[in-house]
Amino acid sequence: MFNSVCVVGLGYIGLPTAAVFAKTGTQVTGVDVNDAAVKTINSGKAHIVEVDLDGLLQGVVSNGNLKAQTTPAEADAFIIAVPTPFKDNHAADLSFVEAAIKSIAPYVKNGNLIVLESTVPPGATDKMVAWLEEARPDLKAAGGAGTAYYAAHCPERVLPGRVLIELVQNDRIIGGITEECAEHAQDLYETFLKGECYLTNARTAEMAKLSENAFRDVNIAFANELSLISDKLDIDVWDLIRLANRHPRVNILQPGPGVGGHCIAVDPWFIVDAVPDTAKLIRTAREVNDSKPRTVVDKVKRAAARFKNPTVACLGLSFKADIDDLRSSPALDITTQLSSELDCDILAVEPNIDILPEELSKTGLQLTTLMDAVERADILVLLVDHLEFKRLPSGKRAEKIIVDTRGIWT
Ligand code: SAJ
Repeated sequence: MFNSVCVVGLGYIGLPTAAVFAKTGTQVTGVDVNDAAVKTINSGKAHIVEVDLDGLLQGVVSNGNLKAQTTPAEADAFIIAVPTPFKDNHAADLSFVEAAIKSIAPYVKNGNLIVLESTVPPGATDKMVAWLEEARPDLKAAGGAGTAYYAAHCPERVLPGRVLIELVQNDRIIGGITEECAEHAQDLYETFLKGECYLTNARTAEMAKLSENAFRDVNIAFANELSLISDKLDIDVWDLIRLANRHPRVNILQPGPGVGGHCIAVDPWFIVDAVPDTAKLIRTAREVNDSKPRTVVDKVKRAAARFKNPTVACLGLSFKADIDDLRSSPALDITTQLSSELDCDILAVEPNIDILPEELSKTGLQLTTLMDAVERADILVLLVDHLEFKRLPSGKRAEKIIVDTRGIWT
């Protein structure tokens, strides 16, 4: 029975998870090192943008079920949802996981459950347990005789923009340090979960999460490679994919300006880092997807060379459609490269933000509306398939040079 949960890391995963637990009546302590985020959350608002999260937060903060703070507190279960970026050599940086487990160590009691939700390489849950036992040698080891603490890995699998729906509906994979640990974690998630729980060991759960994102990365790379091939063979890649997908067992994804976000562009590297000589396809897919922004920049530069003093409009800055998240965005990368490499007016349109990030505003780039950009630009570079752009009447873009990286105007 879990009456209280302490969630460490109140970002895109931790905060919605804390709120969903709190909605079931569980007493939730949310922990984050960012004091400003803690204050915002305690005022009933989210410091991140996610559909319906503000409304949910307001309810659970005002009824006292969720409280945010900068230090952990005792609880029946602890959930760690901190970032795991990669280092220069593509190895996972587990320093946030290490800091999180060390921060909760003084509060853990035998009988408590600790779940690692962060995406991690194989073996990281064992490492987390080792860090805990180093800090608290008095605890009975997970799986040991008598009442021990329990530890498991339960990777998050939710899609930004649909987090509150997918948190509840998606199936979960739970990898226990022991079978009993996995069963305890299942009891915890069944507090709110409508999807199924599938139990396994921690190593398999770690690899399952990485495999899901590597699968998508490889499939997007296939589409991106087709777009590069089609350019060389003078074939319309969108037409090509539409036609190939008429086969009952073919489902090619969509090419784009590259793969962004903090998951698909990162997680496959953890597999490559673990088994560099074997993960050849996964590495190549990463390289193909990472090469895409440069190809787009070169294409725009070739188009710009046909004008004396062109105005270029970059349409979209976020890493995918209809969100405001600019982190690791190929669209942002392309726009930044164009503004440093082209000596001409560059306009940016991003309907989901009000101000440009600092690194772009200091380049002299102007953020403007779609209509203004379309009016003024000679070259339209479509980088994100936002709804607003899809709805642009075709007459408005007639007589413009178009570089459409998403195929929405073909
Ligand atoms: N993209 C393409 N072509 C496509 C599909 C996507 O170029 O056909 C691009 C997008 O524009 C974006 C990137 O790929 O730049 C990633 O977008 P996404 O929608 O594929 O995925 P994310 O990063 O928002 O979320 C993924 C999801 N994983 C899978 O679908 C296997 C989500 O379920 C995970 O929870 C999330 O990663 C995560 O946190 O790991």
